[in-house]
Amino acid sequence: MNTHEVPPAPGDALLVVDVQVDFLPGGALAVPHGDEVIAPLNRWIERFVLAGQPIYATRDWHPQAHRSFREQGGVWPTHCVSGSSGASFAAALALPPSAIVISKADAVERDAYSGFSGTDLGDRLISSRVARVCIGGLATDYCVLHTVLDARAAGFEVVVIEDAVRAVDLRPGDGTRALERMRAAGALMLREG
Ligand code: VGL
Ligand code: ZN
Repeated sequence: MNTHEVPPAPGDALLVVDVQVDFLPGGALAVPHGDEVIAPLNRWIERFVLAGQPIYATRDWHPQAHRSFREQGGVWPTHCVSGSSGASFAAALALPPSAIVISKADAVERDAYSGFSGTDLGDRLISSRVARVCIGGLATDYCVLHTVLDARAAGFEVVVIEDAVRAVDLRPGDGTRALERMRAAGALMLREG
């Protein structure tokens, strides 16, 4: 078991959640200070590359008429339409060519905040013998939260890279409450040393 080892250890994977142009300042669904996750995530990416441990990157990949969009009665402005520039990864995010990209929420009729929802992420982690997932990205109170909860439900150890997440905070405190839910589900919080 690697529960107490500092990542990246054997059995660890890095999971970068939705660090996409539309979630950065100036984007269609800008997460306040969303760009601040990039520098810490790049340091984690470098460590995982050096350690030869796998890196996964999820992306919100919606059809043009996705049900989560206001035009369709949903709560969000149109964002992360598959193939659009807003859906691309942040230019400054240093994903290596070996990073495994997981597209999610790509069906019109259902929203999916979790990287595990409707994807093969869980199967891929298991077949790569991943036991612990280190997670950072956007947004704390939506896709990071649900990805962390699903990872725990699937039996993975989870480390949340606390300085590499930022919240939408539609209601003040959503991000803080989301972190509490992750902790209650058994996720460990790690701050950059
Ligand atoms: C997200 C809102 C809508 C996220 C995705 O990546 O956290 N939030 N779609
Ligand atoms: Zn979305």
